Amino acid sequence: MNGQRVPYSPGGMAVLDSWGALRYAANTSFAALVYSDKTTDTTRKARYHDFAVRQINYALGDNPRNSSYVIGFGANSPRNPHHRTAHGSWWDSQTVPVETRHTLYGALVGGPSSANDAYSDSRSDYVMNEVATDYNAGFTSALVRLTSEYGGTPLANFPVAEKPDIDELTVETTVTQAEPRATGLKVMVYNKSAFPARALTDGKFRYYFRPDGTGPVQVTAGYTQGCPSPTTAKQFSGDIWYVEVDCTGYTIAPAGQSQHRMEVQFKIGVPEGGTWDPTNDPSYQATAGPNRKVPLYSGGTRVWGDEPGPVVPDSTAPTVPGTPVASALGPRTVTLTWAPSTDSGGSGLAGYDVHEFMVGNDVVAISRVTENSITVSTLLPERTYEYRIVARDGAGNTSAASPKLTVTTPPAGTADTTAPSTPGTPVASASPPPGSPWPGRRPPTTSASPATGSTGRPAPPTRWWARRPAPPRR
Ligand SMILES: [Ca+2]
Ligand SMILES: [Ca+2]
Repeated sequence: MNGQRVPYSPGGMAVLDSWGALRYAANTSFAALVYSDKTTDTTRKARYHDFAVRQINYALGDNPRNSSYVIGFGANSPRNPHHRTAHGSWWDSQTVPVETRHTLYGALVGGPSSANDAYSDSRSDYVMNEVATDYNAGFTSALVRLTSEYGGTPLANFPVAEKPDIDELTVETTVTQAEPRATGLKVMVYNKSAFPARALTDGKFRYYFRPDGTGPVQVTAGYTQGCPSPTTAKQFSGDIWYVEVDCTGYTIAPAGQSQHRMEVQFKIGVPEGGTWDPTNDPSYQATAGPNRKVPLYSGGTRVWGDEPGPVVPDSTAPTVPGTPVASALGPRTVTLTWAPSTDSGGSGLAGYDVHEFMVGNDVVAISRVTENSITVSTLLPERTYEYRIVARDGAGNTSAASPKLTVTTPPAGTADTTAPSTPGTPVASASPPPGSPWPGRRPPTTSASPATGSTGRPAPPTRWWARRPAPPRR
């Protein structure tokens, strides 16, 4: 052309222009093959044919870099074409993410931009890494012609199905306020989809929590980027509740820095005087970041994260209490203390049943307490008593009985030397007062009277009696 030849690189590439140089080599190759097949000039037939074979072989990897310039084919093929969809950015940015997310199979890149066989696999170098239909048009046609001459077989298992490189739809949480009676939250929904890229227009997420205490729960709306911040909570199952944020009608799409995410803030808590503990909340995560415990939905389909599991009943009994130890033993009283039990399974330790058996009797008195001690004030002097402790949890599971403690009360008068006060003068009457079970027998003492008497001592524990099982006969 104008007396000048097209420059050739040392490796044999015809470099007509810097931008997309392989496109010209490939398209010219196709034209050369057509001419070669038409001409009867055997010299020119061979020259044009061999030019085309040389250029196509160069593009496929027969070059000083021993590298293919066809994406997804051959050795060391390009990974970072200047191609938006293959890159899969959710940020509308050439640099986010760093790695190209899709393999753009079969695309011919521009290749070396000078007759020096040098190349850089860089997305930002679009001179070397542009791809386009006019790049592939002549190239593909030349491949068809050469396949008819040299043969070739399709790749097995092509194309390999792609899998998303990351979780495309996610939720991140940040605890913005950790207050005694409330938790402030910033929740971000992200759409980084590229398999394929798609808009989320009916997103919803749920934040699960477990109210503490019996008071009302307050949900306070906060800043929102778009979809409404919540104001109410709903019961999920058992003692688990949730706050739902419904973004239906709001588009969250991988189209830019603000477009690909949705920020919603809110606060959940209780009024003054209430009890609040976030650590038992299923969705609570103290550290900011992706939070699978806040499930995200598209319409009715869960697309990220997990709902709380079903409430598993507590079937695990508490551990066996320690052997009770007696103190302050008097003719009619004793204080017992024991090593406490622990409980697993979720319902928690509820308390203890103190089993009291007076030797020579066949009745077991059972007292129910919540702490690991009891003061018994219903004893008789000079009797022997046996005590065992059974622990209970909130689901009603009971432990095995503790080892037995035996105590014998001292004679009356050994400790208490103060006589009762003088009774009042007896008054005669003709019949028992109305409602009295007397005469006949004493009223059944199935529950002790809550006598918070003049001593100011607390009411005694709940107490009842049971028949002691007879020992097995031999
Ligand atoms: Ca809670
Ligand atoms: Ca338990």
